[in-house]
This record gives sequence, structure tokens and C-alpha cells, in this order.
Amino acid sequence: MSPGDRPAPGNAELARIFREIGDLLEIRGELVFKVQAYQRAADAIERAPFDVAAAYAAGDRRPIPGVGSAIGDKVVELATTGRMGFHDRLRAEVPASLVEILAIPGVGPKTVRAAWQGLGVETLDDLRRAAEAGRLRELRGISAGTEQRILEGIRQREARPRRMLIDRAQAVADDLVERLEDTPGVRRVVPAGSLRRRRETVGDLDLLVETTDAQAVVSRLTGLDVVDRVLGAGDVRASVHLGDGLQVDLMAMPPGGAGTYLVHFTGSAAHNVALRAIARDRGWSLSEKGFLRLGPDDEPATGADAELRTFPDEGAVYDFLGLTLIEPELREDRGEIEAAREGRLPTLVTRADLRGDLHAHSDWSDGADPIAVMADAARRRGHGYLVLTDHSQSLAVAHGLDPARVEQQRAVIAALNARYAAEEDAGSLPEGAVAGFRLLHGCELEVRADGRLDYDDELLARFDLVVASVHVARRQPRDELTRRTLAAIRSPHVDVIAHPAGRIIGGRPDLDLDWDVVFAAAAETGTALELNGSPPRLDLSADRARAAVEVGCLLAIDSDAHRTSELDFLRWGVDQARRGWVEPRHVVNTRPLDDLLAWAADKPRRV
Ligand code: DGT
Ligand code: CA
Ligand code: CA
Ligand code: ZN
Repeated sequence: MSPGDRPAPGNAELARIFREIGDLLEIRGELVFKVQAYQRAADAIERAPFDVAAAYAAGDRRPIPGVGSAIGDKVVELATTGRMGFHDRLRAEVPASLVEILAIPGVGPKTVRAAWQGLGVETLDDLRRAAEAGRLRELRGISAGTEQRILEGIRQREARPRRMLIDRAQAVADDLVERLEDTPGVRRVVPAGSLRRRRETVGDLDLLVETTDAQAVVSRLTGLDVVDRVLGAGDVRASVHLGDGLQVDLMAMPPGGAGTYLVHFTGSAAHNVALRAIARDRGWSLSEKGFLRLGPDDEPATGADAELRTFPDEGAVYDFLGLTLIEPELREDRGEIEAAREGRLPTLVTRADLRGDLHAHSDWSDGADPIAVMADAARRRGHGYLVLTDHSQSLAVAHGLDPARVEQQRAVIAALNARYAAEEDAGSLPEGAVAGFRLLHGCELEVRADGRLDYDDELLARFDLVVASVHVARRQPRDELTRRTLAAIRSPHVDVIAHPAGRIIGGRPDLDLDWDVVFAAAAETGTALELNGSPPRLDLSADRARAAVEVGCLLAIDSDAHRTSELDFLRWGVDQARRGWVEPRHVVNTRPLDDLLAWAADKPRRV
């Protein structure tokens, strides 16, 4: 991938980087106004109603309050090269662990600077020891109470499992692959482990490198500037810790013998255990290095009888075990091995199967981009349709639309569709677009606390498609929450239940629903359950998606985009659907526009 092909960082990512620059400057003791300049720019970029990096990289430097030419140049540098020299230099000057310490609640850059300069604190451990010994409170500006809160924050942080969301892990992996793949001797670099199985969170990265020169790639990795600690480095392996907290394990694979390495380091551990048992039954011992023939004592044969079988790719490994190739997403020992033996593995849905997206927002509610910009971005991605689903009236925090605004929005959408039709007639389609793209009028309909829907039936009937969700009164008892979700499912006008569990990974727990009842009602009424692709949501989870399609539910894989770049969130939804054994026929947005509209129009007859 050349730097020009990389997706521009979203506004949230840009804001995060500029905030970190502000923090790093403050830790270094820079003047307050300089620090504040970066924090102000971060705030403004986060709120900007357009994709800042994409616009700036394209030469469109629209003014943003607080973003002058120096910061604007840095945005362009990051968007076009994937790096920001100033940020990299600051990170190199300030110990990376100090940035980690900043993430602890109650610890700001002033505290970090004071502890670093005054007590030589550089790691979390140093900080804990200093706090336990009561030495932090001796520093200017730190009270005994603050010291106590810091200790509390450290304990909370250590109790929490440190797993990274899939999108961040993927970004780190993409970056490392790019930095490693031109090392002399390297044929390919494959991120394995939980990331390759597309788990929603990733504990550490496992990088497999097929190479003729293992030493070269080990030294390349351990010498990278993003590495803040080398945990171990050998002839064919290395483990390092990155500045942003992720651990990376690298394994070199011999050229031509990668098959068993890929299987072993992709896992899961449970899947591997099951494969090894099959190998044993067939007289072989399976490890990452290959299959060793077992002798009469059930131990690998030695001397003249020793035999090692290796394979260049995974297909050959599974074939040797009498199995068809099992996709990485299925390797969890949840029935995939039996299915592979019997040749009845599912044909998993792919991103290319999706013809459109049923859930996206514009700046009419809480999105960042105007309607036309969202629609244009979906069109250029080759979508056949996008359903605009701004929030309904009672969700005031998200600027929900009252019925009058809904009417206005319908007119805006009709005008856009007329323009698309005219362009098609004139034979002038934007790059990437397919003929027949239509922007559909939908809404994200609140299910109110009392179970009533947020618009009346007359208004609901006029939408092309309605997505309903529960955002308020999340702590009601199970009966109540289930009843509300069923009210939406049984409505003659609701087509999709958005993010059914309402979870935020690492943030908000699931709604307490009677899932069997929800799935049964959704299946009976042909109401689709969403697999929301936003990385902190991924809701339905893979397990629930699998349970749902097993009882005959339809799914919708949606982006829930709040800005154009987030239209790409479909990919994360597809990943989880695949982990849930979901096939194209289970997913309503694999259907062409006319079939989709017919399905939605048919809802009143199904309830
Ligand atoms: P993670 O990192 O917690 O998100 O999950 P994984 O699945 O990436 O686990 P990890 O990094 O510990 O190991 C990567 C793969 O390597 C794992 O899926 C299976 C394989 N593996 C590594 N160590 C062992 C082991 O001691 N026993 C077995 N059976 N497999 C192992
Ligand atoms: Ca791993
Ligand atoms: Ca690992
Ligand atoms: Zn939404």
C-alpha cells in the first residue's frame, strides 16, 4: 500500500494526536499558550463538520478556528505520509510510559511532569511506589487526597484487562507490516492470532514473517522508533512493547513451510488442541514446525525413522488432516472442525456481498457531514443505496428531528435522487459509483422509556425504512426492556432493530434482554436485527448473531456512520458476522434495492 492509498485519519484520531502533543509539550514544561493552542485545535477538529484530514490532504484547507497554518501543515503531513515528524520527535523525547501514566484517572500532565522532574518517575510502577511511600504529596500542587486518587486510578487500571479494539489493532498491524515487509529476505508478513480471527478486541499482536533472513527482520522490528521496550529477541522470534501499550510477538517462518506456522499462531488455542488430537489419531504430532511421524511408542520417531512433513500453505495442512480449509474467523472449536470434516462449512458473507447500508446520520441530527456529502461518499464507495437515519424527536442530545424537519428532509432527499437520476440519464456517474444508487429516507426511531415509539404510525408509514433503538432508561428490569424491544419488533413500520444489546465494549454493559424471546419475535415478523459495525459497538456480538440466524432471523450489517469516513465501518461488521457463521442469504442488505424496498414495504402484512 503506498502512503497515498492509506485512509486519512478521522477527526477523532486527529484530535487524539493533537491532544497528545499538547500533553507531551506540557510534560516537557513548554509555555502554557503553546500547550493550549494544540488543545484548542484538537477540540475544534473534533467538532469540525467535515473530514479535516481528507479535505486538507486534497488541498481544501477550509478555515477551522484555532487551526493555523502550522497545525494545518501537520494535518496534511499526517494525511499524506501517515506520519507526523513533530509528534514522532516529541514521543522520542518523552518516555512513552509517561504517556501511559497520563491515561490514569486523576493524573494530568502537570502531575506527570512534577513526578518525572521531581522524583524521576518514569513508569507506572515508579508512580505507584512513590504514591505508596507518600512522596507524591511532597511535590508542589499534589495533595494527600490527589495522591490517594492516583493510587485508586492505578489499581483500577491494573484490574482492567488491557485489550485493544480491533480497528486500532488493525491500524497498528498495517503500519508494522508496511515497515517490515521491505526488509531483505522477507516474502510476506501476516498478522495472525486473534486479529486474524477478527476478534472484536485483541490482547497482543502476533506477526508471522516468511523470510530467508530471520535475523534481519528481528533487528528491524526491535529497532523501530515505535518500540519502547524490547521484551526479548532471539534467532527467529522477538517480543516488543509499543509506545501505545500493545505487545507484539514476531515469529519467523522458513520459506515454503509456512502452513503449520500460520495454523499454530492463528489459533485459537482450543482449535489447535482439537487439530493436534486429529493429527495424533492419524499417527502424527503437530506443532508449528510441521507434522512429525509418531513411532510405536506414540512419541515422534527418531533416527532413520524420523520424518517431518511441512506445507507451504494452510489449505494443505487442513487437507492432510482430512478437513476442508477453515476460515480464520471460525477457528474457535465451536463446531467448525466437524463441519469441515463433513464438508458443510458455511459460505461466509463478505464485504463485497453488501449492496448498501441501512443506518447512517447527517448533520441534521448528530452526524458531522451534510446529507449530500454522506450520500456522495456512499455512492463513490459503490453502494447501491444508503438509508439516512437521523435521530427521532425525543433524543434531544442528538438533535432528534421533529415531524416538520422530517418533512423537510424528505424533500432534500427527493431532490438529490432526482439529481442522481438525471446524472445517470446523462451518462455521467462519479468515480466508483454504480448506476441506480438511491438515498433512502429512514430514521433512527427512539423506543421511549414507556415503550411507545417516538413518531406516530402515520409519519412512520412514510419512511422508506425505519431503524429503531433503545437509548434511554437502560436499567429497567429485563421484562420491561424486553417488552420495549418487542414493541419495536411488532410495529408495522419498524424494519431493523439497531445495536440490539446497546453495549459499548469496555464501557457500557448489555441491555438485560430475554434474547430467546427477542430472536423468536424478530424471526416471526421478518424484522432484521442489526450487526452494528462501529468498533466500540459490534452489536449483535458474533455469538448472538450466530444464535439469531440459527433460529431464522435476518440481520442488517450497518455502519451507523456519523461522518463519511465511518461508512467504512461496514468492514468490522462483516468480520463479526463471519465469526457468527453468517451467510449472504441471512443479511438483508445483500439484496438489490428493489428487493430491499419490497421487504420493507411488506412489514405491515407480517405483523
Ligand atoms: P489475544 O492475543 O489474547 O487476543 O489472543 P490470541 O489468540 O492471539 O492468543 P496469543 O497471542 O496468546 O497466541 C496466538 C496464537 O498462538 C493462539 O491463538 C494459539 C497459538 N499459541 C500460542 N501459544 C500457545 C500455547 O501455549 N498453546 C497453544 N495451544 N497454542 C498457542
Ligand atoms: Ca495475540
Ligand atoms: Ca501473542
Ligand atoms: Zn445511529
